[in-house]
Formats: sequence, C-alpha cells, structure tokens
Amino acid sequence: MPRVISCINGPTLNLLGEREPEIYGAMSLKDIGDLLSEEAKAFALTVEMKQSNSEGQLVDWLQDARKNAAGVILNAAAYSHTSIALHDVLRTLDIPVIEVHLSNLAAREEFRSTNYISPVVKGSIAGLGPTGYVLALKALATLIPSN
Ligand code: CA2
Repeated sequence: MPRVISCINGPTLNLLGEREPEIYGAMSLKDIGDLLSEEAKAFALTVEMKQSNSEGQLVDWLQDARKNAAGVILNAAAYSHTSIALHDVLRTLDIPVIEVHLSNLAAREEFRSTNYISPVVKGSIAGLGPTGYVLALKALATLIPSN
C-alpha cells in the first residue's frame, strides 16, 4: 500500500482565507496542504490535496482512495449534512478516514448537527481550524501499518 494520504475537501473550501476568516481562519487550502506535506515527512507519508464543489467528484476520489491511498482526511463541507452518496461510499472503505471540520459544528446552526459522515469514519475533529487537519494526519500515522 502506498504511503499516501488523500486529503479531500468539499464545496467552497477553495475560498478559504479569502472570505469569513472569523469562522474559517486566515489560511488558504494551499497553506493547509503545505503544512500537511511538511508534517507528513516525519511519518514518511505524502499528502495529496484535493478540492471539488461536486458531490460526484468527491465520491470518485473516495473510490480511488480505496485502492490507492493508505488513509483519508475528509472535510466534506456542506455535503457532510446532506450526502447519502458520501455516506454509502465511505462504508466501502477499509482504510482509515478521519473527518475534519474547521469550525465547531456543535456551536453553529441546528442544520449542521445532522451529519451523514460521522457514523462511517474512524473519528471526527471539529472546531480546531487547520490544526484539526494536522491532528488528523498524526492520528492516521498511528493507524496505518508501517511498510
Ligand atoms: O467547518 C468546516 O470545515 C465546514 O465543513 C465548512 C463548510 C460548512 O458547510 C460545514 O458545516 C463546516 C463550509 C465551507 C465553506 O467554506 C468557505 C470558505 C471561505 C469562505 C466561506 C466559506
């Protein structure tokens, strides 16, 4: 199994750092990817950063990860609260998946408390900003067998 972590990000996360920094922080998604790649070196892992606004593309990337990655960091953004398609594909993965949200879902609107992702992942991190992605990487490093 390649020591690749697929970091998959959903709709509008391409605008990170440009709008609503009070909720989502000042870092861009590229900044987060660079941070993850730097941290991953210590574990001999590489990180592939992906973002799409399309639900079907996220499903395709998760199907790819099933074959080609050792673990997944997933911020499905708004699809977390709506997507049975993502729920279903996640059920097919044997590799560990950690769900990340930059903001604290429990402290936000009621509709964000519905989550189709959380029941079918190894664990979830919310409310810690970009640090959540780094913690997810560190968790995956403990879950992935060394070659
Ligand atoms: O807190 C998170 O990471 C979220 O997954 C972000 C989603 C939201 O729908 C989830 O409930 C929680 C929204 C991502 C929107 O990204 C933006 C980026 C910059 C400016 C505005 C929105």
